[in-house]
Amino acid sequence: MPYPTPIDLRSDTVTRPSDAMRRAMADAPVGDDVYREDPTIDKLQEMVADMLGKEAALYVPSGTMSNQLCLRTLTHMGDEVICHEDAHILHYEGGSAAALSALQLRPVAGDHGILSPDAVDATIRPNSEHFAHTGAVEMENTHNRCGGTIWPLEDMRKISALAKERGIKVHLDGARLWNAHVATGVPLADYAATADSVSVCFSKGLGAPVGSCLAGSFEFVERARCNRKRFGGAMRQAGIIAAGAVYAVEHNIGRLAEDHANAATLASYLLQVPGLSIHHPVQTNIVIADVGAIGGAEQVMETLREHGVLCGVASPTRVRFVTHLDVSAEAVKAAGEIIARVLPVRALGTPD
Ligand code: TLP
Repeated sequence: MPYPTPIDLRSDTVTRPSDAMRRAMADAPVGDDVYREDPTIDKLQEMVADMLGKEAALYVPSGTMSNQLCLRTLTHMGDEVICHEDAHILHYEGGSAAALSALQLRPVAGDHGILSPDAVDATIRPNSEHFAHTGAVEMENTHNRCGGTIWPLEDMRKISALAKERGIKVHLDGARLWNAHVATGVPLADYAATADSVSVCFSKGLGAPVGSCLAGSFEFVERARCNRKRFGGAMRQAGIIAAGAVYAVEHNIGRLAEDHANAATLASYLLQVPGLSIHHPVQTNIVIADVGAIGGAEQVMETLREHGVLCGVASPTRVRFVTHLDVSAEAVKAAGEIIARVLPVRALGTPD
């Protein structure tokens, strides 16, 4: 096989550090970051703050911790946080907004993961002792559960202006903001300017093994730093892993365009399968296919696994494919050919 098998399209989190990235990690100068003495972490934080046009950034172990630290630092106990009904913070972070920060998430519907300013406006609670106080609104760009869709900058600006007017904070889950930036050419700082706090990940499409950064004003990041200690996320000689992130930011942003092209190729194969549909426009590196009519998600995933293609289950009727730097165009084409050949599968219990 000219490419590794199985062809792993479960997530862009499955990548392994390249030899060059590992060398950069092995050679990284390190120090105790709780004493603020790790030069590699300092370098990463400065790079990210600069790219995002924020005063400061903070390296943290995961995207989940980064989002949760931002929410915790922006809000107060008992606040409500408005988010899209398919937001990562709502579905995939273990209920941590409630468990760790006593926050109530308020899901709102919106096309392809994007909230309309009118819907947000109507969801902000009036000031009254009866209601939770609306502390913040959250945007996710690109939007994971809605197939890697991109929030248009104009929509983000409108939400940002509305939030300012209504006195609430804005958090941007930019785990894949790099993908939005590469797909649209919009500078990262323009996206980031619409939010008080931004979280970006190095362990998704950029291919680093560990970590995320949150970013915001000096004052915000200092408070987030105290909360990071409380959450157990302050690390010592973590420059060794931050070096992977520095390498990823320096080398792997531009190439995300290849992942986007590969996702479009994959979608074209998926659409050859009778009965399969794709709900959201394929704009970046995620494709979510509705397989409810052709056997259901578990059965489709299992059938593809047997034929050497790995995908994820997004719901009982949807599977998710994510392209990334460890699957070449050739491997994606091979996966597409397998998909077009072995799907649809028969629904469970269908007689011969
Ligand atoms: N997403 C993972 C799973 O949790 C679903 C994936 O495979 O896509 N924000 C967004 C938008 C994310 O997609 C993720 C990871 C996170 C935050 C959390 O990052 P980690 O996994 O580093 O905690």
